[in-house]
Amino acid sequence: MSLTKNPNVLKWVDEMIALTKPEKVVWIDGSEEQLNALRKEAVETGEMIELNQEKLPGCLYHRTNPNDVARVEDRTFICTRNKEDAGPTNNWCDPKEMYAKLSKLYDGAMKGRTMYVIPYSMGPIGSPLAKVGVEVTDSIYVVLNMNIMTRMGADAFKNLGDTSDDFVRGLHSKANVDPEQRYIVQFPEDNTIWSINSAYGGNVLLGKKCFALRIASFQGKNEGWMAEHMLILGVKKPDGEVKYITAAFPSACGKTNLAMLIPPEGYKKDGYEVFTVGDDIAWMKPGEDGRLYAINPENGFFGVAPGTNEKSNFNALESTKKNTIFTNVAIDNSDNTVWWEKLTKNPPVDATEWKGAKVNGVEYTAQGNTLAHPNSRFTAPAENCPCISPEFNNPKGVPVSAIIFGGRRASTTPLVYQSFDWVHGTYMGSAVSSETTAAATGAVGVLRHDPMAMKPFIGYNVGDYWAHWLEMGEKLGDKAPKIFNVNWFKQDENGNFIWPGFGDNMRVLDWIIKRCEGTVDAEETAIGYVPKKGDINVDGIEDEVTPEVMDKLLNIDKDLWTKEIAEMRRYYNEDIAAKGGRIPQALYDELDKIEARLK
Ligand code: OXD
Ligand code: MN
Repeated sequence: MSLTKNPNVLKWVDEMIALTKPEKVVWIDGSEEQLNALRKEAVETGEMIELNQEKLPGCLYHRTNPNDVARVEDRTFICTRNKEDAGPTNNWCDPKEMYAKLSKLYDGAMKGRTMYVIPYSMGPIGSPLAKVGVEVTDSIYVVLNMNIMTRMGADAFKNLGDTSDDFVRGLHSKANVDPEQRYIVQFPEDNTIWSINSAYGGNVLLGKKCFALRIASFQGKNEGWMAEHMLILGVKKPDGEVKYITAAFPSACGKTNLAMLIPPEGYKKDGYEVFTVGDDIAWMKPGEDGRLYAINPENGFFGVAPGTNEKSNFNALESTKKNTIFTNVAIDNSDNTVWWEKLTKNPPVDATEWKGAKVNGVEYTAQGNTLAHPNSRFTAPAENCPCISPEFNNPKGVPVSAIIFGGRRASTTPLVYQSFDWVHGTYMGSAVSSETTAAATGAVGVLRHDPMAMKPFIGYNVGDYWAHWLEMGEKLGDKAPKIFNVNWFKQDENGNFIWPGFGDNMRVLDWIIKRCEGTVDAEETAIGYVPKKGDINVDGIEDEVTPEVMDKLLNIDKDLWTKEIAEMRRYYNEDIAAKGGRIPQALYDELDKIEARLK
């Protein structure tokens, strides 16, 4: 039985049924009864494995096809009528051509299968910043994950109403999981997403990257708001006031860790606390008071498991202790629980590695294999997180005081610096880049540009996206958040990290908050405002972060920066402008200004 009278939804679902020809159609109302029946069915068919229900209540395990373990950027498309509107950072195809090509693949793809119709809200139901989506899929795994990652079920339709056409249409079929025919396609002008031949989270949980970033960034441009690849955290100060900060880092730079940071002892004693609002995506819009307000459109965390442990991220680990879905991690057969690299020191002896082979975990890892896939994931409800913000469900969102950009840079970029103003901050965002690590394939230490950490997620022309940032700054005026850049990854001559990171990043947040409040001065340099000597609190870590180390952390090497600016000019000209990116003149002006200041 359908859950809505909305003719726009009914018509579209009928079209999708006619195309994919499922044997059965089930509308997902979000009730525990229905979800339990689906969990039972998935366990019975082997699609999911029930884990130890005493140690991990409500937790399930899933393994994807080994050819289907990550997002596939080379098979991800933005299909706008004009090619220039997709811009140089996206693959493009004419929408008519793409619909025709994919319709052939979807034709009868759900024969003999059940189609699940999932209504969901990105953002708290009833929030003026929230948006509705409907995903049809032939995967129970998708239904159960969407239940954690979004506000899923009949209430989402209540929010849409009986007549509105303002919902994002998501079609997913795992089809044959054929990597040669895998497509993740956004049609921003039609509010439509078509995903086929994958069953991996980032490609199939269509509310996440496809909607909340690619489609939403396009909607935000047209409607006057921003969809960003940012965590949102709140810092409660000893006086009780909470300051909210958002931060954009490329993958593998510790967004989830910063979002769930535990302050050092000294800060805790003084009464500081950190709250998580989101770990991956922020939707931001000016509020009635003219300030920028942020919501986390998601309802859970789709986090990378390897590396997560009690020390690196206690709060994330705690979040995975119940009602969590684990994908492509290893199973510890001694008690039917999960394991991944760095969870504990010693791997389980009696293990099942992520592809499903039973192995001696100690010998297997000693041979250089990993038991869990490096991109294995947990899907955990946000409400499990011990430091979840009391404002998590606030429909108005939280007021943002500071926006942080960052990346992984061995040299050049100091620990922290502040932009002179919003336009300069937008330039800083456009310059976000990260050096590749040994964990990824390809050469180590290669610089990858990832503007605003959004390169794979901007649903339109990157130059227009930067212009939109500039427009938002104009609209916000002196109420705009202050913009900063951080680098937790500076190294010494021997390749050792010189900043302790993790909880100690609180010390940098402290300086950022003081800058926002105007209670600490700064050094004006060619690249921006840098902390003055002694202004980053090192109480308790003086042995590690000596004054000499702090000098290195905050040093601005003119030669390196001259090279950096030359590389940015090359990037703007060759990678963006020459390929159809419409770069605003104001950003070229910033480049000129930094260059002049460096001379
Ligand atoms: C993610 C990503 O999964 O950025 O969040 O790839
Ligand atoms: Mn992400």
